[in-house]
Amino acid sequence: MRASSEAVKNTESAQGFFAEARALIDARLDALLPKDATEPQSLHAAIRWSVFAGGKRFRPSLMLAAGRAFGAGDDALLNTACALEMIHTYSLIHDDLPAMDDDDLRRGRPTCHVRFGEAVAILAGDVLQTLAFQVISEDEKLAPDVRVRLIAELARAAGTPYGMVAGQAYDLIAASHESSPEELERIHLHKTGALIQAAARSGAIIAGAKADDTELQALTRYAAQLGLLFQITDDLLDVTATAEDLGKTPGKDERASKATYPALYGLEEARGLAQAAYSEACAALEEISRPTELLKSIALFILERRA
Ligand code: GRG
Repeated sequence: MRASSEAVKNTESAQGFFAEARALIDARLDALLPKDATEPQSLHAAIRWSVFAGGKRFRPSLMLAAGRAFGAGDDALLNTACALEMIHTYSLIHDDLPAMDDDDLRRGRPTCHVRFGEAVAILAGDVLQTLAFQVISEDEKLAPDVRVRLIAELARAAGTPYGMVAGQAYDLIAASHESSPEELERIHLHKTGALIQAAARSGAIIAGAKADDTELQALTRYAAQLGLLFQITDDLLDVTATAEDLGKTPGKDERASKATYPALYGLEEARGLAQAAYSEACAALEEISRPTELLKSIALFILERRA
């Protein structure tokens, strides 16, 4: 009984934090992105259509939480947080294209290419990617060496061979055969995990953590487990949730015969793997002598999420 009321309290604190973080991030994104009325208008309308469609802002919020835990102020964190969301939104726009997943619903509205056409959607993704790096490189709240570290961190996480684009390529390759558990893990470590790790690490880097800092390494282990947890719950929700809950088409993984945790392990074992990733994430936080309660609440929130 006590454990469960504690769990409810933790989930509520994460919910409150996500609402607060969302308002800060959205206001800063609005300031950083070109206005709809700026020429070329269709490009800027497409960018804003996708960015302000109501995503969860998970990666920038995680970055704020990690940065605060390591002692950074929001002023120093917010532009890089927005850069993470720009990279993430670009990946969703390109992932939805006919040449990739060919999806027509994202964040509860028609996908960028359905609304604005394929060519504009490709350009909108391109701009979000380049703008992310511009925003960090021009952030006068950060020392030049910190900006360079952040740019390297984000580029590694977004690109190849360590990052998201490599993960997308592994995913395309996997479509032609049945995947092994190792292959599934490799896809998600790159496709989802790398950017989530970069989000947490960037917060600590802005707070002054050096590359060999053992607490930064523990935070990286926490984020690696959180990324895995996020992907397993995403796969589970694709089986169990509705389009209204998700704001995207559910059941697509199964129809596309995609390798997923429920497909490979079954629902119950996949839930067990999610629980194990949550426990590992919490264990990593134990190695950090800083206020990490919010980071723990975030992990619980992801374990129990319904959308
Ligand atoms: C096309 C370069 C390129 C990369 C695509 C991120 C990605 C790689 C594809 C998106 C498809 C997908 C299911 C990826 C797994 C990661 C994931 C669960 C993305 C959705 O992130 P959420 O749930 O989305 O945080 P919101 O809309 O809330 O921001």
